Order: sequence, then C-alpha cells, then structure tokens
Amino acid sequence: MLPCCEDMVTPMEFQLKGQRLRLERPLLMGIVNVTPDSFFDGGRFCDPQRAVAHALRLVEEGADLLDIGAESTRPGALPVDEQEERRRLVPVVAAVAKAVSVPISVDTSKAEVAKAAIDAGAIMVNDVTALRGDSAMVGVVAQAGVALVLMHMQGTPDIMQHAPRYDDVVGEVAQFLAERVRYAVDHGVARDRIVVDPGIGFGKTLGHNLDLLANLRVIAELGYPLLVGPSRKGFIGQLTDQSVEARGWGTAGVVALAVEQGANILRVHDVGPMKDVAKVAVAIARRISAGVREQHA
Ligand code: HH2
Repeated sequence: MLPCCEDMVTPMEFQLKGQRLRLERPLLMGIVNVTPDSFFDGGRFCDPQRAVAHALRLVEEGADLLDIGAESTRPGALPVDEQEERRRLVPVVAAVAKAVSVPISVDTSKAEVAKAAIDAGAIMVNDVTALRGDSAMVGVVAQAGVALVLMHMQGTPDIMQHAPRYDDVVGEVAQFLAERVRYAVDHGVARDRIVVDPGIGFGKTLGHNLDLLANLRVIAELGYPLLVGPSRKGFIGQLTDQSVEARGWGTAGVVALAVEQGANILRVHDVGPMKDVAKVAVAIARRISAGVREQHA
C-alpha cells in the first residue's frame, strides 16, 4: 500500500468541467487520431471531416468519452510543433463538441494546445507526460477546471523502447503516479478530476506490461479512476504474432482482465466490440466480488 492512500477507495464518479461521469460500470474512451503517423489509424483521419465522422461513429458504437489527439506517441515518434498540433486538432475538437454530448478529452502534452482545445469544447486533458512535458500545463488544467489523465511513461516516445529498466515496475509506476497526483493537487487541480494510467507500452518491455496488467489493483488502490490503454499495442503483437490490424482479439483479452481488476476507463480504437467485452467481464467480475468463488472454495 502506498503511503498517501491507505484510506482511499476509487470514487463512484468523477468530475469534468460541468459534467459528472459515473463509474459504476467501465467506460469506453474512443480514440480519434488526427495524425499522419499513429501506429494503427495514422493517416486515416487527417482530413477533419473524416475525423469528425469517425468520432460520430465511435459515439454511435457506444463511446462514453472521446480522446482526440494530433501527435503520435508511438515508440520512435518525433514531437510535432505546437502550431501544427493545434492546426490539426482544434477544428476537429470544435466540430465534434458541437455534434456530440459525450465528454471530449484531448491527448496533448502542450499547454497552449490544451488551452485552445478547451476553448473549443474539450473538458479533459490526457497528458501522457503527467505534467512533466510543459510546466504551464498544470496551470491551464487547474484554471479551466477540466479533468486530467496522469499517465506513466519512462523516457520519451522517441527513445522509450530502447532499454526500459525497472527494479519493481509495479511499485515504481504506482509511486510515480502518487507523486504526480500530489504535484497536480499542490498546483490547484481538484482531486475529483484526476484519473491515473499505468501507461501500457510507454517505456516498458513485454514483461513490464504483463506485470502491470497483472497488478492493476495496485494502481486502482491509489484511489483515483483507473484508465488503461492497451488497444492493439506492440505487446499484443509480441504475444499473438499478429499485425496491428489483427490485434482486436488480443485487445479483448486485455480489456476483460483489466475490467476484472477494477479498470474504470478503457481507451480503445474498437469501441463497439470492446463495449461487449467489458459488459461480459463486468458481469462476471461482480459475481466474483459478491463472493461466488468463496462459496465453492
Ligand atoms: N496510448 C496512446 C496514446 N495516448 N494516453 C493514455 N492516457 N494512455 C495510453 O495508453 C495512451 C495514450 C498510444 O495509442 P494511439 O493513440 O492509438 O497511438 P499513437 O500514439 O501512435 O497516436
């Protein structure tokens, strides 16, 4: 158990700007990448109209939130400059915000991009650097009163897969997230707006990812909503020997086990199918927590 969180239990809801999201079932966050180079959907939704149409499709499939990004963070990706990221992102956020009522998260580490996206209608910032990338980000998030995802990453996307190293990956990721939560709260971000994420695939070997996925309860015990983003990632390819296009079933395996361990938000490309996976997994997980295993032990 981590020092800061002995008494914490994950809340049943969390706050976005002007909206509350209930967490009594796992939520599906649909991914919209307005990028030429994302590892799965790169180049498909560069055209703003296509990106908007894709976002609407994800909502029809049952997305509870959308995460819109304009800078790939796949292993080896190089940073995109602020102006270009803003040019790609903001019109899509604005158009999607007008068309749907689900909350829009923006996947960016740059304060100015986040600010412009919030002005355009985003009510959550998904910062894969956990506020380490841009010192102005925490102020933007605190001031706007939007929700915040703090994700663990070792290194930066360009080099993070070169030689990831940990003595105790689960303990170190949990400590890191607890420290970043403290930093956010100390700088004015409300506790009930924070989500934590172990950062699957971000500076982690296959073994590190599996250790984290087998110990999601440790991260959930921090007492904040837990987001997990396994969708179609490289470790699934390593396990299944499948191309990125054929990793849907492998993703389903991760989603089911993540839900059983208390994941609250699943960040996925394939919302419709993963919604069904999550429904089935949560029904069984509820039986497990109601004690059916003990009855038959
Ligand atoms: N994964 C990706 C991007 N952003 N954010 C959070 N909080 N958690 C994740 O696991 C996560 C994330 C990478 O996936 P994707 O957006 O599909 O690819 P790319 O970075 O190439 O655009």
